[in-house]
Amino acid sequence: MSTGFIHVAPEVTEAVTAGRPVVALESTIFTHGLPRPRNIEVAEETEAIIRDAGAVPATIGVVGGVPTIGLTKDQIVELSNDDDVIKSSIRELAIGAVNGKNAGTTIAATSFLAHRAGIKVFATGGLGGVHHGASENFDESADLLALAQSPIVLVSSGAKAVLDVHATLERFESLSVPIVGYRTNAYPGFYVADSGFEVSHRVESPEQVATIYRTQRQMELSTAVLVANPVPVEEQLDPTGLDAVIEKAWAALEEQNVTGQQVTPFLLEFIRQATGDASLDANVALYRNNARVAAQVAVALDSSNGRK
Ligand code: PSU
Ligand code: MN
Repeated sequence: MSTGFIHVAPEVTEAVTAGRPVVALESTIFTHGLPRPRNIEVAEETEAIIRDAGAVPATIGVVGGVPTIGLTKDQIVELSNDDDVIKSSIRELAIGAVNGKNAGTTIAATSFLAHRAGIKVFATGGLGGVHHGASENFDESADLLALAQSPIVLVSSGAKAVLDVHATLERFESLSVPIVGYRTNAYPGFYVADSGFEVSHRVESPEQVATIYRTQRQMELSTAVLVANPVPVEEQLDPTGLDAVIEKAWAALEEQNVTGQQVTPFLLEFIRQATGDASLDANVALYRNNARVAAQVAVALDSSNGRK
């Protein structure tokens, strides 16, 4: 289906129309969050995990200015290797109609597009949120407001470790976005299983997540359901020294005067280099795990064949 300004792959349209399980995936994670050539491998492997679990993957990005839901393999490779690829949050989406550029879509833009295409479940790595010093620099990810306005299930491993996690959780509370720990009481810390903060509610199964989502929809609430799924402990980044690395990343950011959309990719890349790729391994591990759980939730929401 193509409306002229948005393109949905036929496989995705068919699955959504039939009520079969579909999982949306973002593209900023592979255009800006992961280094080449690992980015392509991860993007493809994540789709395979979702298919193996019985759902249709719909990777979302902007191709030649057109928001596209269900990128082909070739389009994933094109975006992954494009030196001019931009990062598109919601406010950049329509600008594509003029600049015709390829873009990775953030969680904010992907949530918006996924919901618009009728997709109910979305898997990512770590959420954007409130940056340190936000009371002065106003750096708060557009992901927050978008998640208050996009009724989808988002499976993530918590807010990215570089963020002010306390402030991020407070903002989600103000925005009325529910967060449930997936088989945990601890709010995950992205690279590590425990951020040191607690979640107020936990769920034990994909079916419970599906029930909360359906209930929110019946109530006509517009907010997302955030499923906080920790990286498996055996695959987490060794927490020793992580705080010191994050502080160094922040110092480098200030020294090099990096601002705006570049902040998050800069911090993630700095930490990857400082940990000798260990943070990358943890990022990939948690993303795989999130894809698996998201597919299980999508299967629990399967409404084809008269199922509810
Ligand atoms: N999760 C990851 N790696 C990433 C991102 C998430 O594991 O690169 C991306 C997401 O697309 C998220 C974005 O929306 O980082 C946040 O960017 P910002 O802080 O500029 O809003
Ligand atoms: Mn920002």
